[in-house]
Amino acid sequence: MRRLFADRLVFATAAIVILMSALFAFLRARSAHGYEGQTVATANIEPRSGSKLEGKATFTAGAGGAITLRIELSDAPPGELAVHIHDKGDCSSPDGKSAGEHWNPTHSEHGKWGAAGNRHHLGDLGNIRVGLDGKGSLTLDTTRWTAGAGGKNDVIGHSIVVHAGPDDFKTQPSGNSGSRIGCGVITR
Ligand SMILES: [Cu+2]
Ligand SMILES: [Zn+2]
Repeated sequence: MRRLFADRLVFATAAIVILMSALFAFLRARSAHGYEGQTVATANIEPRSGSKLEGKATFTAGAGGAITLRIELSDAPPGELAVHIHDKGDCSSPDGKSAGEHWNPTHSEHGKWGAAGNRHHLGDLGNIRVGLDGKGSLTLDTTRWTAGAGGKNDVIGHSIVVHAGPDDFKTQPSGNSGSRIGCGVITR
């Protein structure tokens, strides 16, 4: 009888330990990446340098720690407009320069997203094509960012900057993209 009780106690303890570790793993994954499909960060893009541009950036948690960034612009000048994540979460200056340089935690050179050997800034998002209706959008999926986990590659606290011209993906350190016509701080 005593033996049976001891066996049951061992079994119950093991079951509790397994359940608790599963719960902790779940909570850790949740805090690092959010639920799949959950918005983990946003930025309201406001006009700068005399533009009328408005926009919204939304970071969504995906499978396996991936993050999807969706940027939508309106009242933007038609054409190809460079968009980057800049280092400082400060859009206070009228010319957007308070946002600092391109966000570059990997100490890379400026370039095109997806370039061989990841030879680009972690904030080099590329160009958005804006139509004659003043609207344009960009969607980008990556496992190279986090949102809220607090690491070097965490997008929170940086800013989204939209430029007046296209990124040539060559000129250092910012792709010769022209003035900053939109800026939004990335927050949770
Ligand atoms: Cu920029
Ligand atoms: Zn860059």
